[in-house]
Amino acid sequence: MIPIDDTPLCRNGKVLILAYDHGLEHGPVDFEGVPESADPERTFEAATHPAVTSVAVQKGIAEAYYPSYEDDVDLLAKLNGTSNLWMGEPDSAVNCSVEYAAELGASSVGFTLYGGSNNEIEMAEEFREAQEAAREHGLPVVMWSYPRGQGLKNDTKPSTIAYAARQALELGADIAKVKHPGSQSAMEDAVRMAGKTKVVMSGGSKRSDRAFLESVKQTVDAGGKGLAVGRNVWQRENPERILDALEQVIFEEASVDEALAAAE
Ligand code: FBP
Repeated sequence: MIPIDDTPLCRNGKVLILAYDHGLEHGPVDFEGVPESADPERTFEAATHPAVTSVAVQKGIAEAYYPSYEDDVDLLAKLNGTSNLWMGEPDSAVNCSVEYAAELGASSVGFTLYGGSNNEIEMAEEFREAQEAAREHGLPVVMWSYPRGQGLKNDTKPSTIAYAARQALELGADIAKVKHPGSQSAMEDAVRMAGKTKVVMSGGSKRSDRAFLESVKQTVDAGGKGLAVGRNVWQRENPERILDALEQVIFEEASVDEALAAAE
């Protein structure tokens, strides 16, 4: 664990990562509703919003687009990722080294761990290598802690999410990005299990403004430090509007109603 409050990943101890690795993880289907969202520049533009602390992308997007935004946007380089074309047991190829992430200008790195997968052992070993290299470079590590696999599938039950948060602490992540476990009290358990590792909520598929903001509010009230979100921002016609509302909930401790009103 390294202190991350003074790194660009945090503002006043809170976090809002804009995730845009879906072109790899899910494929073009995620861009169908808003075709302009296939253009990475649109998300980089959204990431210039003051609420956004970092943008999380794969190496290729970072190489091609980050040079135009490095003065205005902080970069989190995702180190592993797999396409949805892969039909095997959950796994994630290491696509980028920490050294190269640092060369690209990243100030933090992200790594997916599928706890419960038959590939967990190898993934944990790869994480160990990445985490120790990140320490050498002084880069915070965000773990996409997503238990899934033969026996688990895409599980969001409270005990599993609490375990995911704990796994991130035990393995040395600075931030655990976990799915919302369904209630504020379940998120409180996850936060407690994560100890000094900060917990952020994973955005999930697109929902109404209110439903989405309520889950974020529950996370913050549970002691979570914020959000790492993709689709609920850039699948909207107006990403700035929801970022205005998120800024209120995450950084200003506003209610959902206040945040919705501020975003009008
Ligand atoms: P969303 O806010 O769109 O859920 O993005 C978060 C994220 O972790 C992305 O970084 C990643 O591409 C995607 O979700 C993976 O989702 P899943 O593996 O659950 O389909």
